[in-house]
Amino acid sequence: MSSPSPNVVLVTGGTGLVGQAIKHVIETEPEGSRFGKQPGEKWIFASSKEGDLRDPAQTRALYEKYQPTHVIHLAALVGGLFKNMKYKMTFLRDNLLINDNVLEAAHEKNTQKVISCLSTCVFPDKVEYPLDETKIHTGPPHQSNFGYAHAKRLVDVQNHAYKEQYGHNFTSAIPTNVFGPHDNFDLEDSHVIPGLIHKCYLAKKNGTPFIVAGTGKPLRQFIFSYDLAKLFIWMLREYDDVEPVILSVGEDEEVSIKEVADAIVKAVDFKGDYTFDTTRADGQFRKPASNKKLLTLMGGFEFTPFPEALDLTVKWFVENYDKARTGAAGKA
Ligand code: NAP
Ligand code: GFB
Repeated sequence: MSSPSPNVVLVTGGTGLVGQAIKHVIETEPEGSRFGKQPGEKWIFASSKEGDLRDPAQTRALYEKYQPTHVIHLAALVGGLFKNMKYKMTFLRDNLLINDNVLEAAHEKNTQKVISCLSTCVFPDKVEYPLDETKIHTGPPHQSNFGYAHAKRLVDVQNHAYKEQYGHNFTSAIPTNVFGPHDNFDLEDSHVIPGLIHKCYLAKKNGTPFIVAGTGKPLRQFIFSYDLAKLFIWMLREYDDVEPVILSVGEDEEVSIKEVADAIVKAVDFKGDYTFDTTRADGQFRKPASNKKLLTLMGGFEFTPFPEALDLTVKWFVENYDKARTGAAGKA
């Protein structure tokens, strides 16, 4: 009996924060190891320049070009709280189109496996905590990002429909807030950690005040992109169920935005004062997610300590400032 031909793994959104983290892990972990590349395996990290996945024809062309056996589907319109609040329709429509095209092309090509990427903001805002995988559809998401949240929730519905009608092995991961090298550091559209790293860096460089948006009270869990990358590779190799899996640090790792700002001040070595602009939105107060299912299935996982992961991210940002995504304002 001939051995199955090596996998061809297509990572959509391969040039982003999470995509580049998977590339880093696959290229640095020993070949054949649990999180390493398998002998003969081919990995493709696609950008939007190779095909706009909002367009069905360009999506089919990408599958035709690479003939993937497996897909890690990361491509999406992504942004922090303030961008989500401004562009709810664009977040809904762009992500609906991207997800529908990627899953339908996988159906047409009978791709062996697709892992899509949701986010803990898909969960209902008013629900008993902690959040777990059974609570996705049990109430409306927070109003600050309902466009993105509903588009992402629908992927879970699509996966179940493709499984029931065609038997496809399409599943999804639900990461919590992610940070790391190659993130989007745009001052306005980014998530909190890259946004504050950039603001603190400029405050230190220009001797200007470091201003944190909101009250600093909201609580979040943050996963380092390199850890998340390993968890995606584990799902690719060892998880074959349509039900989603939360990929997150533990509930006890929840930190306040003020604690995050304090840690960034330390990591950037900023000596000045910083203030809170309470005229800006806090968004959802908290979204504590349980990682019990993940740790039970994986038999445990060692997460990178937050201060160490933050230092690595700040170091990457400072060393790559000129080529990092800093947005127009960042380069002024
Ligand atoms: P990111 O850094 O903004 O990268 C987005 C990726 O998607 C890029 O490679 C981009 O390509 C690609 N892309 C965007 N629009 C596209 C289109 N129309 N056609 C083809 N490709 C397109 O995002 P990320 O933070 O890595 O997010 C990856 C996944 O994780 C997303 O599904 C996101 O929803 C999810 N997630 C992120 C977080 C977080 O905190 N960042 C938390 C939970 C879940 P270009 O480089 O060519 O633009
Ligand atoms: O990371 P963030 O934009 O996303 O904001 P969410 C987290 C918290 O940080 C909010 C505060 O309470 C903000 O008020 N914050 C303080 C800042 N300073 C800043 C700053 O300079 N920039 C930003 N962005 N926030 C997103 C969802 O919600 O989570 C997305 O809108 C996605 O759809 C993402 O799911 C993972 O955690 O509030």
